[in-house]
Amino acid sequence: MRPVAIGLGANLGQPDDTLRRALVVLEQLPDLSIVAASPLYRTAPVGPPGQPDYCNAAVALSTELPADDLLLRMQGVERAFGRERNGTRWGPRVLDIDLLIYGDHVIDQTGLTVPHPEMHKRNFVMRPLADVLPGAYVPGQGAVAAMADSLGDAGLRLWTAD
Ligand code: A4P
Ligand code: MG
Repeated sequence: MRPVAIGLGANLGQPDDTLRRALVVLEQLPDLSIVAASPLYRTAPVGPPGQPDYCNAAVALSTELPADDLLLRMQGVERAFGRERNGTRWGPRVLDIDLLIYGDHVIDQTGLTVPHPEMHKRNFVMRPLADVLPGAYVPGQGAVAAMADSLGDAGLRLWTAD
């Protein structure tokens, strides 16, 4: 099976609740199924200062949808959760879904870059990805598990109700 994975992030509203509900919505979508979902992590924000902590997770999918159709589906889920794009790069968001890897495909087209260009620098992406696809590779970058280990876990902890 081709390893396909998405990353989810949220830091407005009730981010853990949003991610749990997003998983339910994903489970119900036609043409794809969830293979594995990582735990939810509480992560320190990367980007403009002063924003709340993020809740991050990764999900491995099985799908025959082409990558660009899959991204459109994920953007539909973001919209269903009230995502608005206000133009602030890396600013706070109610739900962000990124297509991380799509098998061994390397895609560089308008509106879609795969592997996701920032993922290899971000432990809040690579740690949950290693939870769901420990044996996978990020094309052009390396083995998921080794990349996650070398980034370490600074600023990252399991999400617990406080
Ligand atoms: N796009 C291109 N490739 C992809 C892809 N592989 N997956 C395009 C998803 N989208 C992709 O995305 C901007 C454009 O990227 C879209 O039009 C899409 O066609 P966006 O979701 O509108 O904007 P964005 O998410 O603000 O931009 P960007 O640069 O994708 O941000 P990131 O990289 O998603 O980072 N800190 C913590 N702790 N946790 C986080 O989850 N997330 C961000 C956002 C910043 N800091 C964070 C976190
Ligand atoms: Mg994004």
